[in-house]
Amino acid sequence: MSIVQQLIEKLQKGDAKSVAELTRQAIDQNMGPKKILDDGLLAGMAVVGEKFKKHEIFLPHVLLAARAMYAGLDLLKPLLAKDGIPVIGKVVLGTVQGDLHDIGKNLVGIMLKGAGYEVIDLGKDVPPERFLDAAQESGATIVGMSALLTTTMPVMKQVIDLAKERDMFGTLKFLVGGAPLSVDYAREIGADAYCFDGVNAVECVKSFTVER
Ligand code: B12
Repeated sequence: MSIVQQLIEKLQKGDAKSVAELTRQAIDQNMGPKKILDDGLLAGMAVVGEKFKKHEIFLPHVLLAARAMYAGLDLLKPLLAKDGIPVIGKVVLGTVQGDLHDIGKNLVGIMLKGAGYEVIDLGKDVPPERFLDAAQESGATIVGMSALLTTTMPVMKQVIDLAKERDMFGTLKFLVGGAPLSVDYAREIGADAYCFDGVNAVECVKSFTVER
């Protein structure tokens, strides 16, 4: 079995130690970091995402797989930068105030980083002004917000309304996600895109699907 196939398998099993070892081996064999990422780690995560969607695996597996992915990604990060994957955009990312669900947000962050975006991760329970302050400080043009609770969804609108107040609305793209959201909701609050999972978040960022 090739190294990338082994990576895909071990990542699915959430075996962080093996994923780190295999990533190290692949690096030592001069496999390019982009290939290790795309054909190994991201391919493995995509399978995990599909299986999770079909209820073939459950949340603890997703968590372990994500952790294993980080173990490999940590080794690749410096090489990816050296390999000259251009930073194609900066994204401020966070889970909105009052909401502690951050697994999906973290997965989205991984995918975006892998695709060459710089991700400024604000964590969870992020107050509205923090999103905008961080965008201003970093020069990011995309703001990604996550909410998993119907009670915290309205905070996304608060962020967008605050951007309008601060005259930042025109210069920022707002990307929203989380299980209770929908394209209609994204449109209603003035967001530029809604993405339903981490696998398609990158495509979502590239081609904003919700028109203003
Ligand atoms: C794990 C979990 C928790 C964990 C969170 C741990 C953590 N570190 O995240 C804990 C135990 C802390 C928790 C707490 C609570 N939870 Co909870 N939780 C879940 C659960 C089981 C899984 C969520 C998850 O991680 N899914 C896996 C990830 C990968 O999927 P995802 O988050 O949807 O993310 C994907 C997409 O949505 C999208 N995406 C997500 N964010 C973003 C952002 C951007 C920018 C983009 C582009 C895309 C994107 O891409 C992601 C990757 O594919 C869900 C059930 C469910 N099926 O969703 C309930 C659920 C969300 N929780 C629920 C509830 C009610 C609660 C509590 C209120 C329970 C309580 N009574 O205390 C508290 C609230 C705490 C708080 N203030 O936030 C309800 C929400 C109901 C509702 N509609 O409001 C759910 C739906 C369970 C249920 N059926 O009742 N929870």
